[in-house]
Amino acid sequence: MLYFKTAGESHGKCLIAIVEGFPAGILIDEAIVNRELRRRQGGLGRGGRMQIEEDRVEILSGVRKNITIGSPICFMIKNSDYKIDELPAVTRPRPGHADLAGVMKYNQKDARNILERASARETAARVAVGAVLKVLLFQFGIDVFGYVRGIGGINSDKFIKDMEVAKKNREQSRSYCIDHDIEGKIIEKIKQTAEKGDSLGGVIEVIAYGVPVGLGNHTQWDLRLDARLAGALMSVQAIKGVELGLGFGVADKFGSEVHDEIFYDEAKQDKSLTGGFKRTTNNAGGIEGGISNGEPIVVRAYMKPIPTLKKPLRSVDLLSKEPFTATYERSDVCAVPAASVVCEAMVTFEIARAFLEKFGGDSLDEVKRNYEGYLSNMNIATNFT
Ligand code: EPS
Repeated sequence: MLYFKTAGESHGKCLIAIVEGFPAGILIDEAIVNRELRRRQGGLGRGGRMQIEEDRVEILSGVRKNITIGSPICFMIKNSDYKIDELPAVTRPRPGHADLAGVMKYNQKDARNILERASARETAARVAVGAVLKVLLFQFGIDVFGYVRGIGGINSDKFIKDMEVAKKNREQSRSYCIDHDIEGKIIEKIKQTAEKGDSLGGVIEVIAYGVPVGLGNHTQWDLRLDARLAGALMSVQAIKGVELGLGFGVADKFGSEVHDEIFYDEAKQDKSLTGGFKRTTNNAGGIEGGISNGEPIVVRAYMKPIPTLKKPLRSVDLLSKEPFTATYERSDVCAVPAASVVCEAMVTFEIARAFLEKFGGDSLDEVKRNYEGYLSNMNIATNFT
C-alpha cells in the first residue's frame, strides 16, 4: 500500500519523508522534486524565512540510477536555519496555533517543543512526495493542478477552460492565480495587510484531470475518495474547510439543480474515460458515492489567516498566567500560494493511493497491465501515455 510519513522540526537539522509502496521502474530525479520545492517556497506574502532557505532534496534510498526499485524512498531537505537548540523558550501561546493545546497535551513549559513540529515548514517534505507521485500519475495521463482562487476576500470568478492556458497564467502569476485581473488587487491587499501587522487567508482549488471511473469505494466510510481527499486537505496547516464540486452551495439548491444528468455518446464509448457516458455539468466534482466517476475531480480548500501576527493578539503567559500579547518572532503575511502547492501534493497522494489500490503492482509494467485490462474491459483505448 502506498503511504508516507514525515519527520523534522522547522529549525531542526532537516526534514525527512519516507514513501512506501511506490512501484519499481519509474524514472525520477532530484531536479523534478526541486522544481516543486521552489514553487512552494515562492509566491506572494512570504516572510524572512524564505530568504534564508533554498530547499533542495537529497534522495537517500529507493532509487538507483534515477529509477525507482520498489523499496522505501527517503527524501531529505536540509534546513539552513538550523538552530533549534539555541532558540528561546516560547511561553506566550499564539491564538490559532498549536501552542497552547500542544503544551497542555504534552505537559511542556515551552511551546517551542510544540510549534517546531506544528510549523508549516513540514509541508516541504509533503511536496517532495507529491512531486514523485505526479510522475507516477502522469504515466497514466492523470494531471493534478492546484492554484489560488482568491486571497483575503479578493476571489476570481473565472474557471479553467483550457488547462494549458491556466498553467501558463499560473506560472506568470506571483499569487499563483489563473486570473490576472485580480492579481493587482491581491498584491495591494497583501501590502496593506503587512503594513498593519496582520495576516491573510484564501481559497485554493485543485483539479485532477484524467482520473478513471472507479477510484475510491462506496462500501466503507473510510474508503470513500471524497472523505479521503477532505481528510488529506484538512491535514494541511491552516486549512479550515474543504468542499467538492459545487460544495457548500448544494445546501441551498433543489436536487434538480445539483445533480449532473447522465447522457450517452456512442461515438465516444471507445475513447473517453467514462466509456461514452457523459455529463454536461460537474457539480459532484467528479465523485459520486465515494467513487470517481470519470469527470475531473474538483476540490477546494479554505485557508485561515496565519496565526503568527506582527501585531499580536492577547494571550496569557504559560508560567505566570499574566495577560500578555502572544509571541512574535517573524512570519509570513500570507502563505496561500505556497499552500496551493501543498494541497496539490496532498490531492496527488490520495489519488495515487486510490489508483494503486485498484491497479497496484510492484512494478510500473504490472500497474500498466492492470490498468489496461480494466480499461479494455470498458472498451476504452489504452493510449493514455
Ligand atoms: C511558520 C513560521 C515561519 C514560516 C514557516 C511556517 O517560519 P519561521 O518561524 O522560521 O519564521 O516561514 O514556513 C516555512 C518555514 C516554510 O518552509 O514554509 C509556522 O509557524 O507555521
